[in-house]
Amino acid sequence: MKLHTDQLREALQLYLVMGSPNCAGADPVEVLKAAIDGGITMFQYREKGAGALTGAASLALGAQLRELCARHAIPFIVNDDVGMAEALEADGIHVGQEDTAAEEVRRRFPGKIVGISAHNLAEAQSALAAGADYLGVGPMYATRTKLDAREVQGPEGLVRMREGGIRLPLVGIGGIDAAGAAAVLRGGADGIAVVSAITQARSPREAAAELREIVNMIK
Ligand code: TZP
Ligand code: MG
Repeated sequence: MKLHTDQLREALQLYLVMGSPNCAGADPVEVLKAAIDGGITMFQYREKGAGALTGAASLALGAQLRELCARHAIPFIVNDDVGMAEALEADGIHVGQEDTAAEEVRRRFPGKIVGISAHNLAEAQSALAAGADYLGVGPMYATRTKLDAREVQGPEGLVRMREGGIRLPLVGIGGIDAAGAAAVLRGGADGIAVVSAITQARSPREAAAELREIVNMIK
């Protein structure tokens, strides 16, 4: 499913990003089910970090998560892995600055959602020129999930992009929890992307529901 810009803005409202290493031993399928119950609006399969599955095992988990998203009409995005996005017939792909070039991803997937990580206005402008559908902007706050994360830029990073004329759908990422979510949305993000605030919560369903309530209050 390729969404129109306004649909994409809505889908980005509560974006769960996750792979098995983020689930602290819990079954990622169960975590995703709970998060969907709680009200997430988009999902990214990001199988990365210590203990990450590879090869057929990673693909098999991706297929289960993909299926679950399809059943609930949640857009399913694959992080980085162009081949997996193809194999799973993902709705989209998200790439960082160090991954496959945005132009190439755009060319290869004319019909899919293409998300690009951008850390400043210059990166945002070149992602826009490359044909990105949305940008991931971060880290908003300190994060323990991504060890090679860039310097924290805070919601001000979003403000700078909006002031610089970026109208593309934007999602903030990095260290966002219920306490920090509102500032990200008020900074100009269409939504929040979270990993640990949901996957590491005692109840991923309740955590997602609480975040969704904050989003609904502001949007
Ligand atoms: N990109 C920038 S920060 C980050 C990614 C994937 C990790 C966000 O994880 P958390 O647990 O929400 O801080
Ligand atoms: Mg990447």
